[in-house]
Amino acid sequence: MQALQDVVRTGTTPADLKQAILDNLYYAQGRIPQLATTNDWYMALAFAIRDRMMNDWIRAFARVRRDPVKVVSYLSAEFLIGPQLGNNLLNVHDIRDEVAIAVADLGLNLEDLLNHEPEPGLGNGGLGRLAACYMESLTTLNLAAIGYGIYYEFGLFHQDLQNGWQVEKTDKWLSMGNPWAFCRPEITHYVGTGGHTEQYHDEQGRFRARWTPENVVRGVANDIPVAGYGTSMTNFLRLWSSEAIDSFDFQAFNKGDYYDAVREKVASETISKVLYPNDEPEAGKVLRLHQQYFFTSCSLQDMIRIHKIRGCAIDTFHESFAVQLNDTHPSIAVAELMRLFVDIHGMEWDTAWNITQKALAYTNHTLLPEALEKWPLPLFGKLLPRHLEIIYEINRRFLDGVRAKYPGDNERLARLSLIDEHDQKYVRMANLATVGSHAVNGVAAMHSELLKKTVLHDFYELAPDKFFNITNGVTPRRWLALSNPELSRLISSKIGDEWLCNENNLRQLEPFADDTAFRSQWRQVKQLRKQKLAALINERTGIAVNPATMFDVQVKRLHEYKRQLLNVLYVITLYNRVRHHTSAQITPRTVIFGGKAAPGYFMAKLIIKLINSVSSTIDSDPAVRDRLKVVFIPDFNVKSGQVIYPAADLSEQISTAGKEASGTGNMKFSMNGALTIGTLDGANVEIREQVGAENFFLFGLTADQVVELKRSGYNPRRYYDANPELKEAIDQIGSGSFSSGDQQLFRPIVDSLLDRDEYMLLADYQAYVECQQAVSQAYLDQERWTRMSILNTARIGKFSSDRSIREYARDIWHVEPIALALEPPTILSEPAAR
Ligand code: 26W
Repeated sequence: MQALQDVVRTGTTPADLKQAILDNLYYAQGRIPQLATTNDWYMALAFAIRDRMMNDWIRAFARVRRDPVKVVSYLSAEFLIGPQLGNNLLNVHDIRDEVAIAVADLGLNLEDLLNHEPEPGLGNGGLGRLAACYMESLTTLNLAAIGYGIYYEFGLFHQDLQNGWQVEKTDKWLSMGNPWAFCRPEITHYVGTGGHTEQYHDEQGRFRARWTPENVVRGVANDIPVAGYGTSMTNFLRLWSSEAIDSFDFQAFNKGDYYDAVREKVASETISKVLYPNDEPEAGKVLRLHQQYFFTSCSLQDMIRIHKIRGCAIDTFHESFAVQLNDTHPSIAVAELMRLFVDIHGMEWDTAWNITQKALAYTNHTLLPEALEKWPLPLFGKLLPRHLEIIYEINRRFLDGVRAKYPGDNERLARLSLIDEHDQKYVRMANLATVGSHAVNGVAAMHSELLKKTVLHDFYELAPDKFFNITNGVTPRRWLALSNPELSRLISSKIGDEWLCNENNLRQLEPFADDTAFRSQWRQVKQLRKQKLAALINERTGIAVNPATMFDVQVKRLHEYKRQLLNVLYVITLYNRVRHHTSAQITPRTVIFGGKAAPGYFMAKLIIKLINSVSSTIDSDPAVRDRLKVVFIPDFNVKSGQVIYPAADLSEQISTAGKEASGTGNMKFSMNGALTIGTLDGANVEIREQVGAENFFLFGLTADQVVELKRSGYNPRRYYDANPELKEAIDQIGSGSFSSGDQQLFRPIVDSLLDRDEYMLLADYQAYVECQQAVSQAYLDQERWTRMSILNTARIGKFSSDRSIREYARDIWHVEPIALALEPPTILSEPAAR
């Protein structure tokens, strides 16, 4: 019996695909074409593509299950995977064209079906999207991997703008069904919380602990296949959803207490109900800790189950799995793995600790003090009493070692301790993650250095070899080939399409920067992409933007350190210059913003309101609006990002130096030929190194200058008094120029700038304005600008997530690609591997 070779399930000709879509419409959707809705056709197409992933997925998993190749387990509370259909059409034998013909044959439009897919908003921003890019690169590089996370019923909120204000809308992404997920009701694990522990000695007289949790929920696996490009390797995400063990209490029901009958069900399901929409400031809510422990415990139990299925002994766990902790959100894994090894599998403490450290590695994504997770001891101890005991024991042994190395240095002990002894005491999750891992890395060279110099300095002094840098990357499949097929075709027309999985090939584009014809083709593609973005902006905001103007774009989460407000201050300055000198020659600009604010982040939401207020003020000024326009695109996410990044001329990466760990949007913009105006922060530093200082618009204080200015007593008001244009702009915000005279509305913004200006906008204002002047000047010389644009794309290869993953595999995970070509096709009759 051969692998499933029947064309309906595997054929890739337009005719095969057409038949497959019709078959799935009928058999999977239960619809005939005449009655089919767009959702029916989308589902039918999705199933047809999914069918074509099964052979590779089942074969790859059979291999990973049979041979003890080391598997990378990427533990992340967020996976911002974006729409799946388009990406799978590219990565699954690249059948985009064939599917477009098949769909057209059915009288349908592929664009409409692609746009119909709801975005799985299972993440907030950078951290979540990085996890998704990394899973795609792991697969493309033939590395066996499982992405463990949470199957949120409601993802990140949808952002509506009402009268310029952000309004959050629930994200019911599953309401129309999800063709890409396989629910695995037989792959479940139990997760306890609360309750009490007791200590005893077992028959061998060994100290043992028993934990009797108060509540237990069941975690159920939902698997989403992840296809790689140019390979048949297929990995998957295993996302846990929580459910009650007993979902209906008949006794309560019989007593007529209907709510009590479903109380446990509701309580249990709440754990995986919704994604926390905070992107830096941590909430400290018990449900958040419960979510983190829930998916981490399910994942570690699942790994041990697979390890055993492979017939391996528990004490070789670290040879089976390389577990990456995506920030501290899954860092409870350090204590949970010790509990599973010692309490459940009866392992000796030292053996267990040795395996735990060898298996775990931790990536830090932020230096912002308010984002470093620390859990109040009472809350932590109540939810996880056994883990607190284990953490105390880890801490005791760890501090013994420190005391031996630094006798009498109690400050150092206090800084290194897993427990913050201040007021109600806290568990420091970054310290726990660092002590329990064999490797700790930052996400850009500058960030990793700052990590060693500041937040984790004491740990670095203790174990310098544990610290690595792995600069972030983004997948060129979604962020160039899929988002910008026109530019990809132009590139491939010159250097072939090997660049798609060999990013250094892009360098071969350099000579074409001097080719006038090529430059003109390059500009035409950019123009086309700008028209597509103009259409999206018009559809979402009703505003008509002119693609002939410079598209100056800042899209990312709203946060004061990302300084969207500095961008606004420049826009107001430009507006004033045009108003005051109506004949002034300015380079016509369309300033485009996008990004969500955490619902509880007042200042971020006020900045969104200010941007929309400035936008409508300028738009109502006939003297200016044709030369300067401001728009805020609502609901920025992966899907809209795929339209925005290819259309930008200028990429705004203007965070206060030392605050943005890396950034990844900066890479996506340069990959699509946008030029960057930015500070020496995060990965901007390395982008400038790669593309050349002459192809990057740099401004602002360095991180050391920021620290020095803060230390020496920064007085923002001095900059305000000394700079008339800055003063005018701030006074206009305060005097109600953009709020129809309401002087109170934006007062908090003016006060924060003049009193504290924590992120030094005023100190960087003049340099930014002058740099923007240089940008305007440069844009007037389109040949020079295009040359710089081509060189940005040609030299962006380092920032492919393939390069990042190769470094993780070599330096932290010690894993090798698996050769699948040799793998025999799956024999259908054989019982499928679980
Ligand atoms: C507890 C709330 C919370 C939620 C998310 C705290 C911190 C986070 C993330 C660490 C925030 C985040 O997404 N950080 C971003 O990670 C990207 C990927 O490494 C970097 O490129 C960005 O610079 C960093 O801000």
